Amino acid sequence: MNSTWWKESVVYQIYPRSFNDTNGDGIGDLQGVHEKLDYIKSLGVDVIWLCPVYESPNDDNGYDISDYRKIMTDFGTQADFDVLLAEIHRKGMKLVMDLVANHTSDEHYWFEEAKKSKDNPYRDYYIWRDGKNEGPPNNWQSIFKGSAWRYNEATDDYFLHLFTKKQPDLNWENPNVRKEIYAVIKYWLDKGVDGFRMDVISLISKQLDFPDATTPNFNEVITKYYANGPKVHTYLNEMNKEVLSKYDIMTVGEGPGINLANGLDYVHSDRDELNMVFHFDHMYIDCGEGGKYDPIAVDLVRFKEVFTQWDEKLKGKGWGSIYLGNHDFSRMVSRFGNAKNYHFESATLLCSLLCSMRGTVYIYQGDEIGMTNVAFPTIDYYNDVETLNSWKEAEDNGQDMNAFLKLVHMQSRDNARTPMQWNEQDHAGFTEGQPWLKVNPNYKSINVASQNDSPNSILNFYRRMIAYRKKNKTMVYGDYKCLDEKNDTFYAYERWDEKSSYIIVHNFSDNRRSWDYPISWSEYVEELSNYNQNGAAKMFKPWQTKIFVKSR
Ligand code: TEU
Ligand code: CA
Repeated sequence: MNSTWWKESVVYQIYPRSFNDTNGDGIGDLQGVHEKLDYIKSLGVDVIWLCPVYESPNDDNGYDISDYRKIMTDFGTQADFDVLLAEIHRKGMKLVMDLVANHTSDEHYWFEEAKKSKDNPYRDYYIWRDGKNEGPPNNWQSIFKGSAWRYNEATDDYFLHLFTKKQPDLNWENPNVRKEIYAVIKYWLDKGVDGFRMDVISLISKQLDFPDATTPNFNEVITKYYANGPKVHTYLNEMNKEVLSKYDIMTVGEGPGINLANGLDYVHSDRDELNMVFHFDHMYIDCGEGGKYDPIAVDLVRFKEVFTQWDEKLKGKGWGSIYLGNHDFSRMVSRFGNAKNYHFESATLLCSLLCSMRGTVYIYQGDEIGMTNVAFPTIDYYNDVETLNSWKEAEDNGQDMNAFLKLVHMQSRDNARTPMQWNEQDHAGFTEGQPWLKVNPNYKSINVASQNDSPNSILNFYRRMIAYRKKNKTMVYGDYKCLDEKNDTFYAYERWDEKSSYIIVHNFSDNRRSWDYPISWSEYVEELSNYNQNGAAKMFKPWQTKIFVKSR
């Protein structure tokens, strides 16, 4: 496997709206990121990924772009961006931007033109179809609820929007659209940015006959009808040839419908498309038949299987992305750990897992201090369009709304979007004004300032673990094998290369347990753990993680 900087990188994802506000308007901004660069650098990360910072009416917090070449007024100016980029580079880090090219905002100039008339030059930038039986062209539902089609009076037909009704899908069949997007990519790369995270890239090519979906399971609908369309690889290949291949950058595609059967097609090193993808196989693991608001318990055996099968699939051919949280899912320590009783232990165990797998590691802001889910008292505290639309749908369906509020507490994307907890001051030091989304009330016990000074904090464990990964390249490139696959308490695996062999064991439980798997422990030295005092190698305290090594 060829080594490259992006394979060895640890990426820190920033949701700028919630990171750090410097002008008291309650909204995080680019100056706020700038102010915290030394902090970010102190984690040991190499790359910063900024969620969208472009001009946007914020129907979906920046994922609805109205100008790809302008910085969102709330976040600052182009000059702020240029300074930020220069400073990131000066400090030896890199910057990856979010590219949202499946759809624009309905307030983008292209759409404002397109909707005017059927002969408008921008009409074919979007996807239009005639209605059927006085209704939409087919039964497709938006990923954010309701029909995926919206009626446009001026042209008496419908346009497609797989997300909100203010996010019309672009028509990638149109070569002018593709040219425009490649020009946007080039614009930012020429400014010096170091790559892109490509939003829902799996959705850009559509099945042009728009068949009615015939299955009630929405996940199946996505894979069968929306994702991995017939030309997606043609487009990515073209994008690579036209622009990506001309720069030393990293690219990571994201999207629903990317799975074991098709994932390698996006990232195979022979195919000249993308470097990596984010799949959702472990992130949808708690979704029941009815989706995320019909949750089921996380099955550790299945969780292990997802990581193991993907590693096997990509090994020697492509490269993976290792992540357990982002701005679209609830907090990783609340989902996969025990935030209530073993906050430190489970947050550090998950950190150890992230930093000891093969693939590029992505850390979401706040996870390095173990930020948790929030449980706001009413729906009025919530902001996320996906949460609010789901709430409305549940209401329309006559569901028990007290019970639904509990589901929102578990599953809302706002769990990951509450402001970053910097210190014990008002609003966790995030803003001097009123934050756009309320701070998690636990900020007095979970914040950067207090953890920074404490050697036994989650934050300092992250620093230690990231440094450990950087020092031991086996953690990056070494081979991987899951041990004791069917064990539903322990996640254990081996990582090795010519020089050394590591055994990594995580106790995913609230109990003291022994891991009775045949290992000649006397050959191994214990190198790292999230407890200070350790007994026998095979004995594990609740949520204990241990790393052992032997020379080969
Ligand atoms: O998310 C893609 C996506 O499929 C999400 O809908 C995800 O499945 C969902 O949020 C889980 O609840 C990307 C962005 O990351 C997200 O923030 C945007 O809202 C979305 O695309 C539309 O651009
Ligand atoms: Ca601000």
